[in-house]
Amino acid sequence: MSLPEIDGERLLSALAQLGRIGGLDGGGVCRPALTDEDKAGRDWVVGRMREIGMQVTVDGIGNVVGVYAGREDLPPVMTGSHIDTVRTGGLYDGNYGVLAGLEAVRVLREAGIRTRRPLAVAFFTNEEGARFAPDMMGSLVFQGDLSLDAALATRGIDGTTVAENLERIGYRGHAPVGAARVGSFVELHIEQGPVLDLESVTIGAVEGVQGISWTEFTLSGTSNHAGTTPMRFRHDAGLVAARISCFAREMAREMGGDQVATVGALNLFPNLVNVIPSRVVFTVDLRNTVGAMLEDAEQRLWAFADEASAAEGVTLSRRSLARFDPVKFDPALIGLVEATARELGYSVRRLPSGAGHDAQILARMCPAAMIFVPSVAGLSHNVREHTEPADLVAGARVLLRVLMQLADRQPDQ
Ligand code: HGY
Ligand code: MN
Ligand code: MN
Repeated sequence: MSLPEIDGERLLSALAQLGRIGGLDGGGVCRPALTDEDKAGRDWVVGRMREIGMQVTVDGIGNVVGVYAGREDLPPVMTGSHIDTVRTGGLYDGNYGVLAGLEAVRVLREAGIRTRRPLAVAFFTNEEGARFAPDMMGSLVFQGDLSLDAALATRGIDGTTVAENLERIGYRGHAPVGAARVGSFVELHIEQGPVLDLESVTIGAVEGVQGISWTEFTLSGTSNHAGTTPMRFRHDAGLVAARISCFAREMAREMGGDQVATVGALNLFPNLVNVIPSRVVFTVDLRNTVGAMLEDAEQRLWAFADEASAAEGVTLSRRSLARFDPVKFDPALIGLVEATARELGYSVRRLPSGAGHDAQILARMCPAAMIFVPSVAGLSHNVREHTEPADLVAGARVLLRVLMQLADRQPDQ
């Protein structure tokens, strides 16, 4: 029996269609979690799930799961990702894994194939975490390590709550959270880094996800006249923020290895040309594949921040927005991804993920793994994010076969 094949044109067309929802002039996508654009994207994907004949459920945090029944009522093999994007997002981050999962189910249905286990395709709410921290919020609630109430009460960078926005877009569902049965989870995603592209490798068998530490700092100094205030009298919150930002960069360079540090969000108050800033709120994103190194980086950064603010007579407070230890994926699933890619004739290599993903949360409740395809020039969280069509199709073909093997393997496997 010939195996069903991914319809590449249909997958690429679906990506283009979804990419037009929240599409930016000149390219890219702006579909932040729980915005009207996110709602429109959700509605469109749910429509595709229903077209394929999937049973669709929405849970209390808005996670959407489509299920294609199997021959037996067993915990499903699940795939999927997210469809929310950062404000300057690309076509593929998250969206690709969801639409490739739907394409895989569609070709099985068209071929009249029912796998032993059900197949589920999910998109999780607010994976990005850029509007409402932490990231992977929906999958954390789905898995149970973040309470639904805490997630719903979370206030975003615009001051509104997750609950308000979820209700406004009509996705505060009724399916229970925290107790789902999932047999295994495989997420297909673009690498978002430069490794596969630089080495011209088509498939990544992802070994795990690096640790993530997001901290929000609030500095309070004294606003004063930019012209009349002698330098020795200043308590300049803006200066301290700048020193911490430079320290973070220098520390990451010095630590080497996989250490990265980013000051991505920074707000000065009153943000006027002739006023010494009295208040600065900014974020530092630290990551490392080695847990102990990430802790060391945090301690060094926080110690410097305390010193720099004391030296300027500025008060400092900080709060954690997100904190994830490094995660290792399931060795057998990693091996399955690698072997399946090889069987299909693709070059493949193992690598860690620099970006956070829902798979790292699902890994707390079932065997999980990821499949990567190359990002051209490693660009992502950038409107010019791009993956070659042939690579997009290759990743979907590997996903289809991995899902079929997982869904049909015998009990003892
Ligand atoms: O920040 C991340 O790694 C992911 O894109 N949320
Ligand atoms: Mn993503
Ligand atoms: Mn992302």
